[in-house]
Amino acid sequence: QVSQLANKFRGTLIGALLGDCLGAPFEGDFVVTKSVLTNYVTKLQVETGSVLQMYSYTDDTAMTKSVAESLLECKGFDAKDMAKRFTFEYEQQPKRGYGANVVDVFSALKLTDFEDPFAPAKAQFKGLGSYGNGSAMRISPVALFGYNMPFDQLCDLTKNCSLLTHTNRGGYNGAILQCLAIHQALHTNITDINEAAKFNSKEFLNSLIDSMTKVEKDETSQPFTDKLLSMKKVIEEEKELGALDIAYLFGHGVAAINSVPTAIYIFLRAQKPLQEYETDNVFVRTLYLSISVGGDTDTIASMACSLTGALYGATEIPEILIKRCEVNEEIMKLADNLYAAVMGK
Ligand code: R7I
Ligand code: MG
Ligand code: MG
Ligand code: MG
Repeated sequence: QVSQLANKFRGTLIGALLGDCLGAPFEGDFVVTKSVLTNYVTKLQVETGSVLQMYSYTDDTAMTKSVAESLLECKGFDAKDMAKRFTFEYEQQPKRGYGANVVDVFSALKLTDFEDPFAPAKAQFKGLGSYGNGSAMRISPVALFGYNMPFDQLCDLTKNCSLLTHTNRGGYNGAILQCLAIHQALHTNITDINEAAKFNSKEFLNSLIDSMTKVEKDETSQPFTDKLLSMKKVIEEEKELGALDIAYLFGHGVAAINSVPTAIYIFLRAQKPLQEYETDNVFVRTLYLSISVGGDTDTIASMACSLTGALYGATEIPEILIKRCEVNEEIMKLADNLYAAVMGK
C-alpha cells in the first residue's frame, strides 16, 4: 500500500506510457471510426487466450525515460547528460517513430561530441527551431521532480529540458503548459475516484489560464492562452464535443499548439460519461477520446492519460491495460524513484 501521492506519481508516468503504447497503433490515421475503436478498446480490457497481447512504446516513452533517468542521476538538470541519454537511446533503437527532424539534432550532438548541447536544436528549421510536440510529450517526469518547486523554477526547468531539441516558443511553451497541467493535477487533492465529483473542471482550467498568461505575457502573441480561453467557452457552455469537433477546434497534429491543448481538453471532457463509449473508468474514457480524434494519437493519448493518472493515481488504471505495455515495471520504478527523490528519501 503506497501513499496517495506516490500513487499519483505512478499514475502520471504509467498514464503517459499507456497512452503512448495503446495510442500508437492509430498514429497518423485521420479518422478512427466508432466501430473500430469500440472493438479495440473493449478487447484491450478482456483477457482472451493464455498469452496477453503486448504493445510497444514509441519515442514518447523513450525520451520520457531519458528525462526521468537524467534528473534522478544528476539530482537536477544537466544539459549534457540529458542530451547524451536522448542520443544514446535513439542510437540503440532508432525505429521508435521519432519526429522526422529531431533525429538531425541527435546526429549533430554526436558529431560535435555534445560540446554545446543546446546548439544543434537552435539550427533546426532554418534557425526557427522546432515547434513539434516532442518536448511536451516527454515532460511528465519534470512535473514530478518539480513537485515542490516554485512556479518560476518549474517553468525554467521545463524550458531547459525542452531547449535541447525544441527552441521554437511553440515547442517549449507547449511543454510548459503540459508540465503545469500535470503539476496542477498532482496538487489537486483527490484521494480516489470516489471523490471524482469534487473535481472542478472550470476551476482547473481557470488556474491553468492564469499560469499560462504569466508564461506568455512578454510574447508578441499568446497562442496557448488563447486556446485555453476558447476551451473555457466550450466548457462553460457545457458543450460536449465529439471527436471531429475536438480535432477541428484544438487540432490533432504534431505541433505542440495542435496537441497539448487537445490533450488537456480530452482530460477534462473524460471526467464525464461519453455517448460514444460506455464505461465507468475515466482512463478508458481518456484513452478512447484521445484515439478518436485521430492524427497524433500516441502523443495526445500519452499526454491526456498522464493528466488523468496525475489526478487519480495508478490504482484507477485497469491493471490489464498496464500489463499490456512494454516496460511497465521499469516505468513504475522510475515513478517510485522520483517520489523518493522529491520526499528526500
Ligand atoms: O517534435 P518532435 O520530437 O516530434 C514528436 C512527434 C510525436 O508525435 C512522436 O510520437 C513522433 O511521431 O513525432 O520532432 P520534430 O521533428 O522536431 O517535429 C515534428 C514535426 O513537426 C517535424 O517533422 C515537422 O513536420 C513539424 N515541425 C515544423 N514544420 C515546419 N516548421 C516542427 N517544427 C516545425 C517548423 O518550425
Ligand atoms: Mg511517438
Ligand atoms: Mg511517429
Ligand atoms: Mg506521436
